[in-house]
This record gives sequence, C-alpha cells and structure tokens, in this order.
Amino acid sequence: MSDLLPALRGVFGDPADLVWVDGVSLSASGLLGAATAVADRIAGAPVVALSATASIGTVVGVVGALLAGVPVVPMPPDSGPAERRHLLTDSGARLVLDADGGFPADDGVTVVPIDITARSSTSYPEPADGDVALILYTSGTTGAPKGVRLSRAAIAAGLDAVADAWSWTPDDVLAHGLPLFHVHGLVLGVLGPLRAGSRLVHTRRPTPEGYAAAGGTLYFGVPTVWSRVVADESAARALAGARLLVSGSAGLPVPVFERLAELTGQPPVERYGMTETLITVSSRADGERRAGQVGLPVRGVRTRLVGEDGAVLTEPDVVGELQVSGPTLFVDYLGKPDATEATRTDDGWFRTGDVARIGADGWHRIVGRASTDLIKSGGYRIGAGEVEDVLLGHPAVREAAVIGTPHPDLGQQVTAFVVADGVSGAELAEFVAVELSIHKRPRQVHLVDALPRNAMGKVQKKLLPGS
Ligand code: MCA
Ligand code: AMP
Repeated sequence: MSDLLPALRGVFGDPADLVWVDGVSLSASGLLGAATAVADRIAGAPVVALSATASIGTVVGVVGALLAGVPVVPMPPDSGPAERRHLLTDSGARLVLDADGGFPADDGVTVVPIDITARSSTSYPEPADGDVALILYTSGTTGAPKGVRLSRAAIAAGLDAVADAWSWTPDDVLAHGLPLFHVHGLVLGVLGPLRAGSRLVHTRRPTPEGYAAAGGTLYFGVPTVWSRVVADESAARALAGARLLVSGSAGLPVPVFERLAELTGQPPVERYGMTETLITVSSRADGERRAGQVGLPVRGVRTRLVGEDGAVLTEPDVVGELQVSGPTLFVDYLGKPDATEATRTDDGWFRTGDVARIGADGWHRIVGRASTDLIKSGGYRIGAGEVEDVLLGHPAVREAAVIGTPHPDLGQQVTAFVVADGVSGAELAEFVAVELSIHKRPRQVHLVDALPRNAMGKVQKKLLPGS
C-alpha cells in the first residue's frame, strides 16, 4: 500500500523530465539512480536532516532517505543558528544532506553532499507502512517547534485522498514554487507527483511569472501566491488552460477566489489541512467550489465540531472546534508524549485548534484559530512563543509579546510589542531574523512602555492594538 515512489519503479514509464526544479531536470530512472546513491551514504542511520533548498538536490535527498528507510528532517535553508541547533538536537540527526554546499560545517554534524549526477543501483527493501518517513518541524503556541512524525502509510493515504478529490492522474503536470520543507510544498508538492505518476515543475519561488511560464495542468499555491497572481493579470490569464488551481495553508480571501475565477475561467479548489493531519477537507475537481468554504472531508477522513464543554455539536452551522480522525494523522510529536496526548481526545480524535462551521450539506468553513498564539503569515505557521523567546534573549529586552496582525498580502504579519532599553525596532527584527528563519522576523516592532496585563500579571494580547 505504501510504495511512495511508484513513479520511480517504471509504473508510469520513464519520462525524461519527471522532476524539473528551476531549470534542472531528472528522469524517473535518473532520480532513482541519484537518490539510491544518497541512500547508500545514509542507510542504517537512525535519522537524517536535510537543508531543504528549492533545488532538485532536495528532491534527490528526500527520495534517497525514503529509499533507505531513514526518517528525514527537512530544514528551512534560511534557519538561523538557534533554529538549526534546535532541529538537529531535538531530532538527534548527526548527518545533514546538503544539496547546495551551503550548509555551515560548524554544527557538530557530518555534512553529506548530494550529487545529482551520481548513480547507484543498490536495491533496498520496502520499509514497513508504519515506519516514520518524515519529521516536519512545526510551531506550537509556545516554545520551540515540535517534530511531527509522519508515517509512510499516513502519507500514502493522504496523497491518495487528494488524488481522488482533485482527479490527479499521471497525465497531469504539477507546477508550484513552494518551499520544500512543509507538507504543502514537499508532501503534496513533491511526493504527490511521485505517487500519482505526474510530472513536477518547481519554479523555485512561487512568483506569478514563474507560474505563468510553467505550463502546468495542476497548480498549488498559498493564498498570498494567488493574491499576487490575480494582481498580475497577464500571469493569471496564462493559467486559463490549466485543469485545476488549488489553494491552501490559510484561508483564501473571497475577493481573490472571485478574481481568480474571473481571470482564469475557473474557480479554485480550496482545501484545508495541517502538518499533523495532512489534508483533511477539500472541494473537488469534479464538484462545486465555493468562495470562503473548504469543502467536504476527503476520502477516509471524518470530521466533527466540539463545543467549549467538550460536547459534540450535531446542529448545522454552529461554531465549534474542528476535530478530525482517519488514516492521515501523524504518529506523534517526537519525544513529546504529553504534547501528543494533549492533541487527542479520549475517543482518539485529533483536536485541530481551528474553529469551524459545518453546514447542513456538510460543507466546512474555517472561521479562525482558537489561540492567538499561532500566526499564519504567507501560509507559514509561526508560534508567537518562539519569536518571543528569541526577543527575550536580547540583552536590551525586558518584555515581549508577539501577535499576528492583518496584512493585505500575507494574511497576517508578525508584530512584536517590546519593552526594551536603548535598542531600535529594526535591530530587534534583525536579531530575530539571524536566529530564526526569515519569515519569522517581525515585520513590525512597537517599542512600548509596558504590556497590558491582567490582575494575575498575565499579558492580555487581545488588548494589543491590531490583535
Ligand atoms: C520575508 N522577507 C522579509 C520577511 N519575510 N523581510 C522582512 N521581514 C520578514 N518577516 C523578505 C524575503 O527575504 C525577500 O527578500 C522579500 O522579503 C520578499 O520575499 P518573497 O519570498 O517574495 O515574499 P515573502 O513575502 O517573503 O513570502 C511570500 C511567500 C512565502 C513566497 C508566499 O510566504 C511562502 O513561500 N509561503 C509558503 C509557506 C508554505 O508553504 N506553507 C505551507 C505550510 P529578498 O527578495 O531579498 O530575498 S504546510 C500547511 O500549511 C498545511 C499542511 C497546508 O494546509 O498546506
Ligand atoms: P501547518 O501546520 O503549517 O500545516 O498549518 C496548519 C494550519 O493552517 C491549520 O491549522 C489552519 O489554521 C491553517 N489552514 C490550512 N489550510 C487552511 C484553509 N484552507 N483555510 C483556513 N486555514 C487553513
């Protein structure tokens, strides 16, 4: 069931350009040979990290780890020292696959360069369905990111479910330019084509011009990408011939949905998911699409809403916490049984932390998040606590509170309120950008005399301007 790489085993022939990333392509047999050479270097390791640049080397590295049955930790290539140290220490990875030769040598790990021209024909046994394939680090409301362990079976089930919803076949050419270290760009965007047998065109960055030139039949984007596409009318019109445009990772604003439909002649499919659950709800290629709604549970997934008292809500159109169950759920947060446990209900459902409404016809609307401490900016999930911890590590900072404030392009932007002496907002933003990855840098830093607190001394984020 969980052969994640049928496209490499000749099931769909040997297309010359199965995977194309930023002008460099590999055939099915070429990718298999190069990835097997990676597998030869890492086989037997308990875990491997990978500096996941937007390059074909990243695809080769991930596939190599899948072939060898070694769980792989894709790291944002712009992670600063604090984030990198955390990912390596928390995952225990002592080997780092490096596609571009840019990984710093000073982290006490062995760097294994990825050579996309190498070829090996070693044959590795198929790992078990329950084995962990990927460990994806993702932010929680507090502390450093947690490693979400995803099994091969969950990934296979998740990909088959979206292939069903989106009528994804080997005749498709998937085009996108999303980062290769999250579910969207990596699981759906790289492993999806390798499971479905379709070709992949990765544009390195998700720009309107890149999308217009990619010649895809199927396109993936976060709402920021679609909003930039509709602002570039000629790029948007160039997508008119595509079979399907898919949006996810954050809510697609209704005006962007409508403008995209107008310029391309087709309303986009919107789908909803999480790193921990993969894609759980979507509209369908062969069905209706509605602005502001994310559709119906995908094949094999069940959803329900729960009220604040924990009771399951059965009335349509009421607001509650969305819970999901099914074969696409993660194994656990690596090394964090308590945090894992906190996400599960007594009867085994996963608490998403998202607030939703389900109509009488089963269509889902995502209304918001239960916690203000998870920010979605440009589709990236950013934990307020992680950014606050870095700010508090600056010697001039006495107090810090981070929230998401509305942003026309990114949905939300990271905004920090800081009590500090003798330091500028720009210096503090730069301090965060050096320690963490770029998109976690506050776009706005407000230096304030005090943070609003309640009688218990707890910061009242809801009282911060813009929250
Ligand atoms: C970026 N820049 C910044 C900041 N962030 N400058 C100051 N402060 C910041 N916080 C810089 C960049 O380094 C760049 O500089 C310039 O701003 C413009 O960058 P660009 O990449 O064009 O745009 P962006 O605004 O940074 O990013 C927009 C984006 C990006 C490209 C849409 O947010 C993105 O790739 N998002 C995808 C996230 C994603 O894949 N999420 C999926 C999670 P310079 O030009 O000098 O380099 S998985 C998930 O959510 C689930 C499962 C799901 O449902 O999919
Ligand atoms: P991540 O773990 O980065 O995968 O982020 C998952 C979160 O993204 C979810 O919990 C939602 O808050 C948000 N999300 C993903 N897709 C959508 C969508 N279509 N509409 C609204 N929010 C979404």
